Amino acid sequence: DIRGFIFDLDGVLTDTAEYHYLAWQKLADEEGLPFSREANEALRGVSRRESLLRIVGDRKYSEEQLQEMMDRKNRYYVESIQNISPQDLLPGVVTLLDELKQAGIKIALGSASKNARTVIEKLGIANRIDAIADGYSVQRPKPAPDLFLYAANQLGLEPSQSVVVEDAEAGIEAALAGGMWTIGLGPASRVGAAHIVLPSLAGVHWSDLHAKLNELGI
Ligand code: G16
Ligand code: MG
Repeated sequence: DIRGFIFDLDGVLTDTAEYHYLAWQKLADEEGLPFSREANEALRGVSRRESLLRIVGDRKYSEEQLQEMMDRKNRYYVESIQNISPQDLLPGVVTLLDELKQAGIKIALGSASKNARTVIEKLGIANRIDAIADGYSVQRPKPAPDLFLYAANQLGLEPSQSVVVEDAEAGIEAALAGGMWTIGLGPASRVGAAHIVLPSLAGVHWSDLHAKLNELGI
């Protein structure tokens, strides 16, 4: 039986990808590093350090310089998320969170971001979330299962009692590695490995998901 849902943040509950993109683009421009909106797509769900390492590519930087660049990108990002409000919740999120609560299902956040708490507070859903796994919770980033295992553990649940909702390939991979049920949001080219693939959470109800999970034998 499903007892908990673990939601990724960026691309699932809200679209912070655009703000991450603008912050990385500003940094890349300042450093004369090639970067684009397209390149940013590959950074969905990827940690801050790993994102920077991919952007700098072969260019040599000292650890101190890398640290300064991560701090600088984060300053730009934090500045840009100051005006996030409940209006920035993606379609279908509030309805689904309400229905899950009604059904007695626990909710956790499973985000790679160190700014996840700030974002869910600004989105006005902090009080609906029972446990937070964020960029501070574990060492190994997705596709390692650690973040989602931490989240399930915080909810007091087994992986097999948990559903992970993700928009990133590495996120689906992480959840499957952890032995969880998966809902992938987006194109099959990205999240096709998930048990259930949907374009987004718009119009999605717990009753539909429950039926689909039953069909899978859960
Ligand atoms: C998010 C974003 C990534 C970002 C990462 C770390 O992941 O998708 O682009 O690099 O968090 O964010 P921060 O720099 O704020 O620690 P998720 O897991 O919420 O999709
Ligand atoms: Mg994501």
